[in-house]
Amino acid sequence: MTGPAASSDVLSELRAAFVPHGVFLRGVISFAADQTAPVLKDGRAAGSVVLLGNIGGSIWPAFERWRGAIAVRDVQNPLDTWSKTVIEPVARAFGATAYFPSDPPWQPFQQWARRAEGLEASPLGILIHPEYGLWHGYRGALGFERVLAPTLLGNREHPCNHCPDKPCLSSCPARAILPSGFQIAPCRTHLRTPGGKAGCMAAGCIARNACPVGVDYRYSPEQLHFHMDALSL
Ligand code: B12
Ligand code: SF4
Ligand code: SF4
Repeated sequence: MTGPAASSDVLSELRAAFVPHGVFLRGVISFAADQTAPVLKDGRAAGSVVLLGNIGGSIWPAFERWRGAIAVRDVQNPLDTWSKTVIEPVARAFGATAYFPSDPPWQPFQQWARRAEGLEASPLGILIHPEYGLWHGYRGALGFERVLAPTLLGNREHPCNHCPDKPCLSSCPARAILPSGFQIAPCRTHLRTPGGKAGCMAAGCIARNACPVGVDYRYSPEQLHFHMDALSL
């Protein structure tokens, strides 16, 4: 197994491979022998995982170009399909195993992100980033047998601890965001009503939009609409 010394070369090359797609390397986790690691395609346990994702609307131009170019408007789950078309060739080129957040059995993407980026969950269930707020997500991960140097950032400030008004809790018209967590049933019921169609479905989740953190990274109206369609299914 190669040690962490050569990690930076691999990570620079990976970073460069994803630039055209607006996909960012979000962090690296390494697994000790006694920690649960995902299984590589050859059946061995991964030594490390590189998390990949979007920051704000970073992936949207590349995704829209792909959708427009090959007339895939009817593909089911187009963003997940796009993620695979972008990430799988890179995984093959680097001898890595690709994992996708949408593929069962679900890999613990949020646990990985907590370890790699030091993030914590917001009341919406989404991890909140001190800079990007609620406007980021994970498009995949690459598992390597080798141990790449982890990007441990230590404990970050959790923005929700410094948000006295917590507008995400009070702004949801369906009261679906509770201190105990997000309730999908009242949310989906509301999204089917005329008020839901004119409000959240048209302009994005009101509670997510109410968060004061990372407003510069907020998704475009098109991207918001796309994610709301997926949530309301
Ligand atoms: C199932 C699922 C949901 C279910 C939640 C059911 C549930 N109670 O777990 C539903 C459909 C409600 C949901 C909704 C959304 N989700 Co979701 N979801 C997932 C998925 C596919 C699996 C979660 C899981 O069980 N993982 C397996 C366990 C072992 O992994 P884990 O890391 O330990 O899981 C943690 C989560 O389950 C979390 N959790 C528990 N309850 C809930 C509830 C919600 C709403 C969320 C988001 C997380 C969450 O706590 C676990 C412990 O840390 C993940 C992808 C993934 N592979 O993790 C995305 C994921 C968690 N979702 C994500 C997102 C963005 C959303 C939506 C915003 C999408 C949208 N279209 O609007 C909404 C959030 C609703 C809102 N209020 O805005 C992102 C979160 C990114 C981030 N910044 O943290 C993920 C990581 C997918 C991605 N591609 O990035 N989601
Ligand atoms: S509004 Fe406040 S409590 Fe809610 S997610 Fe944003 S920072 Fe956290
Ligand atoms: S989409 Fe609308 S109903 Fe659902 S949680 Fe967000 S604000 Fe509440």
